Amino acid sequence: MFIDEAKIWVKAGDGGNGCVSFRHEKFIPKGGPDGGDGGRGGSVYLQTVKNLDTLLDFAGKHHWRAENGQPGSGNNKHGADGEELIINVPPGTLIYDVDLDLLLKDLNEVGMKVRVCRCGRGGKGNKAFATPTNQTPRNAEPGKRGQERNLRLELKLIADVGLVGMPNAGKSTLISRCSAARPKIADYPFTTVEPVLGIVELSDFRRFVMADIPGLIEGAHGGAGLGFEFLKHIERTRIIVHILDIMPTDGSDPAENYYAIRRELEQYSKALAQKTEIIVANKIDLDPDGKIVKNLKKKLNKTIHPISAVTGEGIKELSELLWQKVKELKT
Ligand SMILES: Nc1nc2c(ncn2[C@@H]2O[C@H](COP(=O)(O)OP(=O)(O)OP(=O)(O)O)[C@@H](O)[C@H]2O)c(=O)[nH]1
Ligand SMILES: [Mg+2]
Repeated sequence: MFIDEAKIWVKAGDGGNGCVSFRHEKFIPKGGPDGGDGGRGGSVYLQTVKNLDTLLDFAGKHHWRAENGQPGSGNNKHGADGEELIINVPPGTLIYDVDLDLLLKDLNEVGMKVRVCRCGRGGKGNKAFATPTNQTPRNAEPGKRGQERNLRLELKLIADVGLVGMPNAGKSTLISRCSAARPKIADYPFTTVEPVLGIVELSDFRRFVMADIPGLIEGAHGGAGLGFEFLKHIERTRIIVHILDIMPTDGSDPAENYYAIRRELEQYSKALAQKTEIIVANKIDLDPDGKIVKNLKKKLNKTIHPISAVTGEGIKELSELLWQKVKELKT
């Protein structure tokens, strides 16, 4: 649920074969063996880099190979070594060997690098097999095969943006509107019982991660409802999006609901209460003349972003704004 996953096959380069060759030059008959060694293949490494936060890039590419070493040649020429393959992954990636069912490494910080496949050594050329009793060796060594593995990469996602609000406010509808996440949506409270993550994609490969959690209610910090224990996920996000239902079916006042949720957040932790908050008024399709939103703005005396998660109105603007804020807070 909080995991982004990819399966890939990686293979290090094979070593180049050693060469069988004899020196042939004018006036130097029987010049002796001069077959060069093969080059070694490239190894495969995984490395964590900044500015990467999903494993989506692996969806389109499953096979990753480093270059093979070149064979040796006559005149004692060593084959060229194969180039290494360095694959970038986001920090927080766990690397598993699928066949061994083994965790190889937890790449939890930026700048970590680990070799996952050892290169194949190059084979020795026939020159290396010359001895006083065998001065014309006709054998050379083949290159060794590079190691290969099936890997599973797992990324524990950390959301950039967390949705909070009363049950039924439309949190799940919003995340399903702007990401590929498809949480259950229904017209009764506590539809969402577990956090759901979605990746919001914008033009030019911009994206951020959004978390939907169960609705909060008054008294949540004392154990009422479901959402409170999931606030720990929101605590790690950069921004809170506070979703208000402008026309709650229970007839409650949206402004009062806003304050009720704020009280719960403060009860949970100071750090959470101090996070950047974007207030969103949802379901504006039910307020065609905009009166309710205007009234709500006046009551709260804060900036409010009106949207309709159902019709899609205001969602694009909201996503752009969130991306902008996430970017500001990331740097
Ligand atoms: N008219 C209208 N209805 C909406 C809008 N957004 C959500 N709804 C409806 O509101 C109800 C609740 O939506 P959900 O997305 O499940 O709400 P939630 O905040 O995730 O609720 P919980 O998971 O129970 O906390 C559903 O019936 C939605 O169809 C909107 O913009 N306009
Ligand atoms: Mg929900």
